[in-house]
Amino acid sequence: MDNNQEKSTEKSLTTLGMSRRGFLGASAASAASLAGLTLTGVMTPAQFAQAAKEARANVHIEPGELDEYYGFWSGGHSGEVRIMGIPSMRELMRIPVFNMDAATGWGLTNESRLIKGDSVDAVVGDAHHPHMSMVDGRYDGKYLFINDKIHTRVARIRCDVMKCDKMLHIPNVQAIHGMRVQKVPYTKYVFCNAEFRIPHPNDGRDLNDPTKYHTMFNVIDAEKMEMAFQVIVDGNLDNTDADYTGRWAASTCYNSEEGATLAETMRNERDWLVVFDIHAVEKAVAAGKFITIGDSKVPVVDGRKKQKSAFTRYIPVPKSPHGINTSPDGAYFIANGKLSPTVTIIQVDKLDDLFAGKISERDTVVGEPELGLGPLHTAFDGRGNAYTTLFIDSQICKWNIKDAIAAYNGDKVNYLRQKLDVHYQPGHNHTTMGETRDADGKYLVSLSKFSKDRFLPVGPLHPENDQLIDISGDEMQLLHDGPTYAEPHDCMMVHRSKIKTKKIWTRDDPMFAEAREIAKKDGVTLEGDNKVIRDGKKVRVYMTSIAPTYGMTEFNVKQGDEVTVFITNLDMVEDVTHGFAICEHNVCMEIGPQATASITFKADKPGVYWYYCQWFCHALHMEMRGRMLVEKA
Ligand code: K7E
Ligand code: CUA
Repeated sequence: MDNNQEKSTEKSLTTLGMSRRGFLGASAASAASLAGLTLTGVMTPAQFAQAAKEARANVHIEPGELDEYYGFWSGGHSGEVRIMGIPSMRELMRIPVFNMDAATGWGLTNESRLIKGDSVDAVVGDAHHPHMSMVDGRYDGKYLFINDKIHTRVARIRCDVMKCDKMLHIPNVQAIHGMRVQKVPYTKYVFCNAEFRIPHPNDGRDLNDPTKYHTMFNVIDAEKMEMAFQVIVDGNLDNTDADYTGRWAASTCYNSEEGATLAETMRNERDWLVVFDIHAVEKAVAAGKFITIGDSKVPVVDGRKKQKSAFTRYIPVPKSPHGINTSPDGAYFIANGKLSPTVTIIQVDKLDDLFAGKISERDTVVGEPELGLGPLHTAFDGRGNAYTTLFIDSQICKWNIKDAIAAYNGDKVNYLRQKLDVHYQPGHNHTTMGETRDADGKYLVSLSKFSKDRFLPVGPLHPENDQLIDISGDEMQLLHDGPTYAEPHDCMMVHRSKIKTKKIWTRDDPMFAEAREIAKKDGVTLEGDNKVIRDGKKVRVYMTSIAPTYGMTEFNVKQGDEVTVFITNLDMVEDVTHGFAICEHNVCMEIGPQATASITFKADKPGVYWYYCQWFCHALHMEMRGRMLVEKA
């Protein structure tokens, strides 16, 4: 934390102390939590400030010190992913994905446009769920996946360079929301829910007949980033998670009424947790027992409820459930009630019997603890405790899973451990390593949707407030407020030992394989040549860069030419990134050390146009420039 952050935290903690409700001081906690289900108890502002100060003292990150964890934050409808340092909460980097990014040229360069594929013209996206690939239920540091709800996409980020390398536009469905990875035996698949129901195919038929709409559960081959298969379901799918055997995935599902308006979707008292038997679908697909929809070749199987298929079971849970989270010991799925003050605990090893027809759907439920108003998402500390966000109550509720199950069985035990106010209205929360077998119970982040009065006012649009909480002891303690821009729905935190990034690019990187191919056809070596190749009205300009010069101080084109500039950065020095921008042509991109980047534009105005390096690289960075001379047609 820097000094300003430190001060603002201290100030806000003090402010907080005077207005809190339901906070338990360290000394009062255990006694009070045993006394009854309602946790009341108020620390004086001085006590609270002291407790927070002590907690903060343990996590102070001095300037120059490195964080213990990487955090990957969704950027919501900004369309990007952000890398945070935990516990400092410093924003380390942004990874443009579904958005356009002026600094790096993402969405403008030919390399990024190739990755964006058939959705290249979409420059908006709504990212919710960033999740890392795993081997045997543990992060492997290889890929990070992220969904886009607006354009129905899933993208992959390569964690060695922290750049998006694949983007898949998912056919036959609309609005990818919940997304998680297969945890075991490894991330062979990415699971994602399409939320909105549409006609199939969606080609203008059945517009006025919502009874013919449906949506699907989508399974992506993680390595190829191609569709593996889709499963038709009833209702609207919301969030999803995978288990620790590799056989099951489970999605919360609202609108069991299959209505099209809010009133229609609210009639039933219960909706569902839909459980998918991934092995059963794989078997059917391998045996050719599937259909396809419209022009799409993706295998589709029917997992609707009335089909009573081998693929799905619909477990009734209180209506409109939201988050679904697998406990790190693999024993339970926990479905979060949203409109119900409860979460529903489903015992994973009972699913075998459920699918075999030996028990009924509700027999898999082993607990349904009442936690508070608006439970949305649950995280875990690896010590048997769960942490559930209460959206309406603006709290994190810490509770014990074993005790909640005992209480469901009639034992007189209190499963509630503590309720901590957060500021305000939390959506997701997440613990360090908490969605893996390595859940280490050190930190929890509450992604609070409203910041209200916590920061200096910046106009009608407020930042959100990501709060860092120490969960290593018996008591949760608030450490830090971090304002964030729209909108980190979800995040994940991984120990830094799991991530190995490259310091500079390697020349054989697939990211610029296409540029190499094109150069080869032109008889050009990217690393050595500085050349202009004319090909009718198309002009390809090949240029190298070494701080503080480009390989060419000028090049000529003709008005009306379609120009592609390839820059290969020959610098071998870590952190010496060059840029390439041409005045008046919407051209601006990043070229990392040992990388090639290319960009195509129309030279439609005669005259002199300076190009220059816009990433500060050298004492003579300002001088790193040249002229594009556009001759009159
Ligand atoms: Cu709860 Cu999109 Cu995961 Cu928002 S979702 S909070
Ligand atoms: Cu090269 Cu600035």
